[in-house]
Amino acid sequence: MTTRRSFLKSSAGLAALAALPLSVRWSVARAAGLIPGLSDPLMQPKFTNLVPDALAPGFRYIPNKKGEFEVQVRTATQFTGLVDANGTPLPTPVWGYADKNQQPKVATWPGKTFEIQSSLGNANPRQTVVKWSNGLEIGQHLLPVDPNLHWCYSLPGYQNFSIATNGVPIITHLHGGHTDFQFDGNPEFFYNAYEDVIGPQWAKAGGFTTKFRYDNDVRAGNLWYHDHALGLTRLNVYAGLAGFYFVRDEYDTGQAGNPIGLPAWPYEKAYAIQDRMFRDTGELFYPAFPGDPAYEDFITGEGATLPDALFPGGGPTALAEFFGDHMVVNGVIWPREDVEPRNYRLRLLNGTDSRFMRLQFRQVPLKETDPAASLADPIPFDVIGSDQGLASRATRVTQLVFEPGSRYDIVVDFQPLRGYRVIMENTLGDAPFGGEDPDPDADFYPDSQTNRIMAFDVVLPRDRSVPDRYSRGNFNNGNLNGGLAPWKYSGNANPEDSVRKVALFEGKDEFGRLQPLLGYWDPVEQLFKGVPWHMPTTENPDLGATEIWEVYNFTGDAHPIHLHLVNFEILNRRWLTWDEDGSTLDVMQHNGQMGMHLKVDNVRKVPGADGLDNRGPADGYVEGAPKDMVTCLPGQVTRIKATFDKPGRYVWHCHILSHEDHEMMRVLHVGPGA
Ligand SMILES: [Cu+2]
Repeated sequence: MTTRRSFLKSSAGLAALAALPLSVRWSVARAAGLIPGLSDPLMQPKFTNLVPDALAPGFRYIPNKKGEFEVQVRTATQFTGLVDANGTPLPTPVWGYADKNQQPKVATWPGKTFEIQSSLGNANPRQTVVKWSNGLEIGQHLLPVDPNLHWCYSLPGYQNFSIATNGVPIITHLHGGHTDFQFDGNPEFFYNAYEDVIGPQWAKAGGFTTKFRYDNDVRAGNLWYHDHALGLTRLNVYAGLAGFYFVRDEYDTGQAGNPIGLPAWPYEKAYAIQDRMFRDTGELFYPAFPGDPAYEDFITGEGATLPDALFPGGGPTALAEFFGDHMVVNGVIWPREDVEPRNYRLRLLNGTDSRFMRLQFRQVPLKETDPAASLADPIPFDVIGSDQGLASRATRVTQLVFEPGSRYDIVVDFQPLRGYRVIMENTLGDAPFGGEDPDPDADFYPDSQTNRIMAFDVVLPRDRSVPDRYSRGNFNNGNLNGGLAPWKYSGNANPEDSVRKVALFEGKDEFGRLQPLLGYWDPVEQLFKGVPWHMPTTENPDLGATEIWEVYNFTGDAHPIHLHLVNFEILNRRWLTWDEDGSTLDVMQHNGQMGMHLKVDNVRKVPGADGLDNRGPADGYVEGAPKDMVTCLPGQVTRIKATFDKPGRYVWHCHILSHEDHEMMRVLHVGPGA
């Protein structure tokens, strides 16, 4: 059997990568099933619990008399659909967001949905004001915290603080927002419940506040909010801290009768797709100790040495990636939606830690739970938009690559499927994604249930009082004729745009653990340098500058790269090659922290075909829409174009949450003062 690792090594286009570090795979036979005390995904119900409706009118935040929102992070207990061996429901303690203006003030995972109007082109733009309070006054985290990462309470001046005595720091990021930097949710703007421990950047921002102002001068699109505290992001999000933030405008109104003919609620649905592990008592489980899934792969197997003084008994330690064995949508495992035979608009969010997905929709008989039982070809569907808005045209596909952190806006026509079940299937594995063809034998755990996400039973009678006006033609024409200039895939750079070379690396930290890093091109030394979070800022665009970022991926896996503040267009991808003799990989020490120099003095295009790798719909890539996420494939340079039009301190990072928490994140400072 060809493993993905040997596939990578034998792939002609990636031959040079053999000299470079590759991610380890989750090689455990079945991640959770072998571990006593964990929930067995095989015995959990599939498609029996209905999916919570994230766009239901009752699931919106309600402003106070001043028109401001007040949201509190707090603990909650939620039923995820999990059952014990007798079929008895098991409640799960989670963290969620609670609306302080609604009774009861119960926190939910995911949090309630914001739905606000775009202020683009509005003479009197209205901000959304949200007061985010931290109600986590408990003395411990819900999940095992690794205090040896670069995190909130390891920063200089913060080492005397602890979660036990000072509480859990949080900071809410509006992902996709065009937000002044102090309200952006930067990881160093955290604060605890007592608001007496606040992140180091508040002083430089002119004062601390928990009242954040969002400008909303963005297109109608699918933003989301989630926690972003330094070194805790993966855990705070895993505990439940994520929710939707939809932007509407006069075209994409979200109402029936909208001028572009899109299905409106209840025919518009929003799904936050995540993966989790659970204990067989119902609690969330996150691996961090010897014997836990993936510990052997990422720690012992990589030769890491975790000193007992810092990691008593071998943990808790961060691990390089996380793949849960239970799929969760809107906080419910493997849920079901009952639908009418008509077009539905589905707003999808990949809220996982590490899981790239390639989505397909498979027709099966009612009650079937295995997408492999489908005798039919995957169902075609239309991709009409992505992270930050609608595409100019709908793209018809049968599969869609869906990276962590990203959103897709699709329309699925259930009309021909009356009386059937449609399973949303994931054809990528429980493994890092490398852009090559997935290999179910190698990439999924045996008996894995993660190839299925949720199901749609086409069993409701069609409500003929609500017309179904969606068609690709209506969408294309209505969108192109709309008052806003249509977002356009230019595919080209202007000669005056400056080019910034950045890089993705994989190395080891001071304990020998796998550590991915971002890097930059040093034109003096003619080197790409991988650098940890705290090193001086290197990404410092001028205010108002439009830049082409060339992202060189020197690792063995794809990384979903996210830039705060901006949206961007994905220009193209090119294969890289370099002479092994001419490149040197060199682990160095920077002020006691690991850094890397990779000398790539003769990066050049692969001969033939212009070295161009424009992934297209046939491969499941649909990128002709405003994006704030981009899949950077291994061995390639990925080119994106963005305009940096607000000053101040932001970040850019890999959206594999386990990577950004382990310093695959850097400051992005726009304008003076970096
Ligand atoms: Cu990454």
